[in-house]
Amino acid sequence: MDPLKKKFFEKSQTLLKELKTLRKEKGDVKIGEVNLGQVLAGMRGVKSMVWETSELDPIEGIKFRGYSIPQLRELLPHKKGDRQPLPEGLFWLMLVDEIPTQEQVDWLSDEWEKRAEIPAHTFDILESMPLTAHPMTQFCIAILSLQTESIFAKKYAEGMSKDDYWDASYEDSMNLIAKLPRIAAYIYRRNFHDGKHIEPDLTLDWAANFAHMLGFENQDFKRLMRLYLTIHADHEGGNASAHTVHLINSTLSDVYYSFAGGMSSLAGPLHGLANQEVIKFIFELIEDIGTSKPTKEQIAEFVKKTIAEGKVIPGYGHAVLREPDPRFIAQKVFAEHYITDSDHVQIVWDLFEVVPPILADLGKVANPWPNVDAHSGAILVHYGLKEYQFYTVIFGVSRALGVLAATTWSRALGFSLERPKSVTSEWIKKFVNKA
Ligand code: HAX
Repeated sequence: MDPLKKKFFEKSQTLLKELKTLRKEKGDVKIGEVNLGQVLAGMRGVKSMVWETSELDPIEGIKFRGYSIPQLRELLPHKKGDRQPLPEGLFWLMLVDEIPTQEQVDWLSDEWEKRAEIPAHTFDILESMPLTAHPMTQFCIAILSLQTESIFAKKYAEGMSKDDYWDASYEDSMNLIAKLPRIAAYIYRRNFHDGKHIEPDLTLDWAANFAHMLGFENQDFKRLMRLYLTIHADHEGGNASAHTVHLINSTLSDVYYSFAGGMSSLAGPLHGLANQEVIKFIFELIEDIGTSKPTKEQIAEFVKKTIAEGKVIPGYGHAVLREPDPRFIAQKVFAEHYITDSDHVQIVWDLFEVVPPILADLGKVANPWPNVDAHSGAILVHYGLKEYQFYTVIFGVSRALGVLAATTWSRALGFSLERPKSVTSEWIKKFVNKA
């Protein structure tokens, strides 16, 4: 058994026993209440699932196994000469709740390289897609095509015992994470660089190899990818992509089916697609105003016009957060350090000043602050990755780390088929009138 798997097995067995006892002895303890407003507003705040890998606080933002992003930048292993954390380290932490050593992280980089081979039919399927297909569509289809490789599905068909679900799920998750950068880079080069593909460099870490296969050798871009793939990895279990993965996987569909479903969810403009919408918004703002150095007054006018047209300001607002997103701040800190001359980045910072008071004045927006998607596009444009249709795919590669670590836990802890209760509006009207 590999060292990460062994650690996971030991830890998960202990928690499994604890949860079994808790369920038996305290199963009827109430942990919350649900009101009609929550039901009508997308189940906001309803505590309804267990997610081990991270937790979201409305004020402090995301904590991965209790650690904030600034703490992880200090504590997780780095590549020599880089201050950004390695995403391999975050995966290790999320999976076994321990900050890994440099040696453990190097082992994980090597392990993912060994598992990164893509079956030929996946490339064939991608090649059969029109170039007009959105990169997220291609990404979802490619992930689904990899389902032929599922160890879980194969072993289940052979009569696998429940006790082994976690093992097959771990193997599938490790394999899928290893393959995603290659798939994503293939889609990018196919769509935007005439299909001139770049072979992986097996000496590089997971994020730097992704940058290399995309065609970016700039060391700062590799640093950016390490940070980017770390901070987008997980946002507790209730967000749409994570919850979709959780729901699908609860039917014992393997992680290929589950993750493809999660990525279909990430592709929505209120969720991960917001990162492409933000940079589109900035390009439109520049075109409308006629300069890439607009004044704050001009930006405010454009923001108000957008709202008056019945549209949202992409990159602002959040279902849970009530302060600026620490993932936005982490990218701002990166840009302040590495980027000195970008009009797009300056516009992001000006929007940060201009947008919140305008949204707050509307009187209905619960959170007027920027979220993770408000910053990423301007940094990518700075390094030359301007094809914004691809941005959500990069987000998706990162999101695999959190949701697949969490899914491995779900199978180890034997979580049940997810099956909440729906009601009709007729039922609601009757119930409320009686109450
Ligand atoms: N611009 C304009 N209006 C906004 C707004 C924004 N950025 N954010 C919220 N509102 C509006 C809502 O549309 C809603 O209006 P109506 O009552 O007229 O329908 C009202 O304010 C109340 O909404 P809310 O309670 O503040 O927000 P929700 O929890 O319903 O929705 C969203 C959260 C993120 C979907 C929302 O803020 C939004 O649409 N933001 C812009 C899109 C975006 O940036 N999405 C990415 C979010 C982070 C993420 O998941 N990344 O992947």
